[in-house]
Amino acid sequence: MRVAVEEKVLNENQRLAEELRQCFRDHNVFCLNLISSPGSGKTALLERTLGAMPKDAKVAVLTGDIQTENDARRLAVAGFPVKQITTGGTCHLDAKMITRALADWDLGHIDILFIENVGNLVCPSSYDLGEHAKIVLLSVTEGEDKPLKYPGIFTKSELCVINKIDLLPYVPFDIAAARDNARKVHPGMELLELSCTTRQGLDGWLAWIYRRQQKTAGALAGT
Ligand SMILES: Nc1nc2c(ncn2[C@@H]2O[C@H](COP(=O)(O)OP(=O)(O)O)[C@@H](O)[C@H]2O)c(=O)[nH]1
Ligand SMILES: [Mg+2]
Repeated sequence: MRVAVEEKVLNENQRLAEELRQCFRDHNVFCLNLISSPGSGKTALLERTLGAMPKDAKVAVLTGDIQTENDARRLAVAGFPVKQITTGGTCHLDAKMITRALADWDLGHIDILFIENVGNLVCPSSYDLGEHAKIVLLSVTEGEDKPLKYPGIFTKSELCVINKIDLLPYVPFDIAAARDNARKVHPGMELLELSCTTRQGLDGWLAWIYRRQQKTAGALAGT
């Protein structure tokens, strides 16, 4: 019975996610879904990302949390459209929440849409949000074995960002083992290492975004 209900929920989510994907295609919106444990640095990475964008960039953020508008407040400082989605207990964002949150935004004014998912390495992996790519963050305080323990999200993510590398001298985190573990679970996954605090590696992240956006645009032009 429980399995049947879960299946129905996921099927309905998939339907709405396909609608979102079509909508993003129609409006040339490039959408990234950021997923990690609480505290890995999703909001920090988005703060740095928005801070590095030209003031006239058409970029927007939907940020999900169980409670509080804290992240939206942090991100709004950069001056781009930001909306908080508070789930009231649900451990992931779903396509319906995204559809609702976008209802009063003009997608014609958005080129890049970042979605910060609720902090959780399990539930968000099952919910397609119509995004072009999922990105998983892993910070060096979490242990290099996380890809092996939570393979679902690492398998589904195109990119793994290892954050907080400024802390490497202080924590027993074996970054080579983390890379190996990530590649064991998902051999084709790209890996980036960075620090939101020192900004080391941020250029590589920004380049990745633009490259991936171009790839999407190119694929569309070819269809
Ligand atoms: N040392 C260090 N701290 C970081 C870094 N990135 C984020 N943090 C800190 O980690 C904490 C959690 O970051 P936050 O962006 O709220 O994580 P989120 O829950 O994934 O959105 C905050 O205190 C950040 O300042 C980093 O690269 N280095
Ligand atoms: Mg956050």
